[in-house]
This record gives sequence, structure tokens and C-alpha cells, in this order.
Amino acid sequence: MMARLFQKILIANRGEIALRIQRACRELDIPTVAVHSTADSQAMHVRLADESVCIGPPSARDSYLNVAAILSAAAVTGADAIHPGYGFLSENAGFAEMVEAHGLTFIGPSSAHIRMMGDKIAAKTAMASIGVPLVPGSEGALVDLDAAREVAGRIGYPVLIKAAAGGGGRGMKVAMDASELDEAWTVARTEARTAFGNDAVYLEKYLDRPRHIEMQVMADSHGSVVHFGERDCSLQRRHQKLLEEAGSPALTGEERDALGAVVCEGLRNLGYRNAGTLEFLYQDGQFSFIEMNTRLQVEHPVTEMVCGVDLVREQIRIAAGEKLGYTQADVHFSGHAIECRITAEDPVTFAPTPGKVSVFHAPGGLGVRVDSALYAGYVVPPYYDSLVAKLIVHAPTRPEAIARMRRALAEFAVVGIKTTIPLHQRIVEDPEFQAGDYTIHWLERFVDTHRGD
Ligand code: MV4
Repeated sequence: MMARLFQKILIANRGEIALRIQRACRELDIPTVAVHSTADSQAMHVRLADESVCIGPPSARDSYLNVAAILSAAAVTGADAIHPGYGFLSENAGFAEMVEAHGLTFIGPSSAHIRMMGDKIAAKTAMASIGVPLVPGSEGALVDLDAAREVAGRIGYPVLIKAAAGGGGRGMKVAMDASELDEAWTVARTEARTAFGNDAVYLEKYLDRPRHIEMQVMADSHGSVVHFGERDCSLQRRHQKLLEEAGSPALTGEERDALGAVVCEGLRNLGYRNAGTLEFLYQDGQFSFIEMNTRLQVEHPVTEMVCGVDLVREQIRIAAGEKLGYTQADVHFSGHAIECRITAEDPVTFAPTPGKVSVFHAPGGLGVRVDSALYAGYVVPPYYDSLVAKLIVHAPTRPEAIARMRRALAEFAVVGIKTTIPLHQRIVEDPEFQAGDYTIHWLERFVDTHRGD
């Protein structure tokens, strides 16, 4: 038997992603520690862990975001590494620093890179320096309204003013023409100051009908960087993704290879380590970098299915100092994968629907994967994210993947709470979706026109 990469890994998360990380640990023969709030004592991630520690009351602020409680849990259980999952503390540079200061390994990038990419202006500056294409806009932060006017006049309206500390759709204001810039500037600055305590803002040309395409990368601590291709995450509503695909129906293999090569070479020069995702807007055949995520993402399974790679296993190996052990030429893309995010929400109004699940039957069969922490009898608590299952399908072609998703959705039984399964069923039946013909605005209109159903 090989020596263990870590003696014990504490998973600072809950729900399906905690299970996902436990599964990778188990295959690597590494024991796991679950942490949980008092609301989660009956949760599946607690039942499946080797050990568990209660870290506080239901409120995430007092439990899953409670750094002192999580570090204490690691100390008392003898964990030597922490995997943060996504959300919660996963992109908190201070947390990564604290983990390392306590002699533990943070399974992710360096705190310096987390901090850099958390500042959207610093992230863009770094990407520009390595030759990654950006949206036309201001170089760095805007010093005043006159500077905003100058840049907007040069690149042309409409423009967006974005907060440096924003991201994920928070802190953006559009100005359709010069008459709207004054108010966009003032509102963006004020909101940035109150929401983030940082009023630095920057300006970009507003792209009116882009797709959201992101590139998955993995870098070891020995200078090797590979990409695992792109995901198309355009199907979102209010910045919540509903359905993701790998690869993008809009991209050729040549476009993917070209962008991937630039990204990998650049991240090697930045000394980036572990998993990362670069977000791009794609319009008129052009990629424009907007943000980088320094964590494992919710939608990572579609990439795993088309590449045949276990991204969490790779994260753990890299954090332990191992080499990737393969090059870009060894990464192959096979078939098409689609993920439907199933949430405990009303499929028409999107009101949250916490409560008791009486029946849970997950679909199965060839090319079907379900990542979920649900079980019959479980009570979905009202305190956290409403994601309750990810249904992922893989098939040789996109039409076959859609047919498989349609079949799997029909098999899926969640009784007791309303879920978004019926909405996903309508999406996969839609001719425009089937044609791959959509932008980031498609789903909002789709949801509106199906309100009367
Ligand atoms: C943009 C944009 C159009 N033009 N930037 C929203 C989330 C944040 N990550 C960046 N966002 C956008 N930035 C320029 N220059 C449109 C959006 C946007 C968006 C981007 C990705 C996925 C969904 C979106 C929904 C609305 C707006």
C-alpha cells in the first residue's frame, strides 16, 4: 500500500459537495472529518464521514463560516489538510492563510492568488500581462467621473461600471449613453462602498448578447499546467446557473485549444497552483476574460465526464506536492455532458421550498450521474443554498446527451418538496435549447414566457 497523501482531511462544507470530496478521499484511502451546524446533525455528509464535529448553530456565519471553530475541529481530530469545497470559505484568502499558519494544508491555490483574483481589477491586470484577451475598458481603477467619461467616450457606449470587490454579478451598473454615466458612476461607487467596504470601480464595454464560457485549469506545484476544456454556463437566472454543458455548443475544438494554450502558458508564468476557472464572455467569435474563480466549481462534473478525470483527486494530489504526471497531449475530450442543477425551489416562482423529502429515487443507467446528499426522510433546512441534486449525463453526442437527460429527468422522483425538475424538463424539450442557440439572456425570457403554464 502506498503512503497516504494526507493522514486525514477535514471537509469544510456540507451537502452534495461534501459527499463528492469524501468519495475522492475514500478512493485515496484518506479518512475524512465532517463539520456541521446543529441544523445538519442528520445530514448525509455527517453520516458518511469517518468522524464529525458540530461547529455551531444553524446560521452559516456561526458555523460553516466560523474559522476558529473549523480550525479547532481540525486540531482535535488530527486532520492535516482542509478542503473548502465551493462557496463558504473557499475563496477567503484570510482563511487559506490561517489554515497554513496552523500547520495544515489548504487544498487549493496560494492565499496570494486567491487574494489577487478576488480583486477583479488585479485579476484583469494579471490576465492582460499574460496575454489573455479582455473586454475593452479602463486600465485599472477609475480615479473619478471624468476618467470614466474619457474611457467610455473612447470605447463607445453602452458601458458597465463594475466594483473591484464585486463579482458573480454583484455591484454592476450599466450606462446606455453619456447621459446615464453620472448616475451609474455614483450608484456603483456608493453600492461598492456599502456592500464591500471598497469603492474602487472599473469600466468595461457592455456586451449585449454574450455566452458565458469558462475554462477549467489544473496546475501542479512543479510548473505543469493543463486545461480540461470549457463549460458553457450561459443558462442562468439572476446569476444562478441552472444548466451547464461541456463542451460549449458554440465552440470548435480549434477555438478551445487556442484559448486553452494561452491560458495555461499564462498561469504557468503567474505560478498558479491547483484548480482554477477563467470566466469569459464569448460574442462574435471573440473571448473576453471577466473573472477567475480560485475554487472547485459546482459544475465541475461535466468536465470530469468529458475528460475522464477526477478533479477533486487531482486537487488533493497537487496539494500534497505530487506532480500532475501528464501533459496537455494526454488530455482527451470524449462526447458531451450536461448538468441540471436541481434546487428546492418552486419551478415557476423560484420561492424556496425547504421541508421533508418523503420519497427519493435517483435515476441511473448508462451515462447518468447524480451528485446529491438527499435521502428519503431528510428534511431540507431553510438556512443554506437550495441546491439539492446535480443530475449529470454523458453521451457520445449532444443530441444523445439531451435525450439521456430527458429520460433521466423523467425517472427522477423527489416527493414532499417542490423542485426545479419540471423546469429542466421544459428546457430540454425546447427547440432553441436543442439547437444550442442561446445567450446569457435566454433563460430569463424562457422563464417569463412559461409563467402561465
Ligand atoms: C459583463 C456583461 C456584459 N458586458 N461584462 C455578470 C456576472 C459577472 N461575472 C460578470 N457579468 C457580466 N459582465 C461586460 N463587459 C454581462 C454580465 C452578465 C452575465 C455574465 C455571465 C453570466 C450571466 C450574466 C448575466 C447578466 C450579466
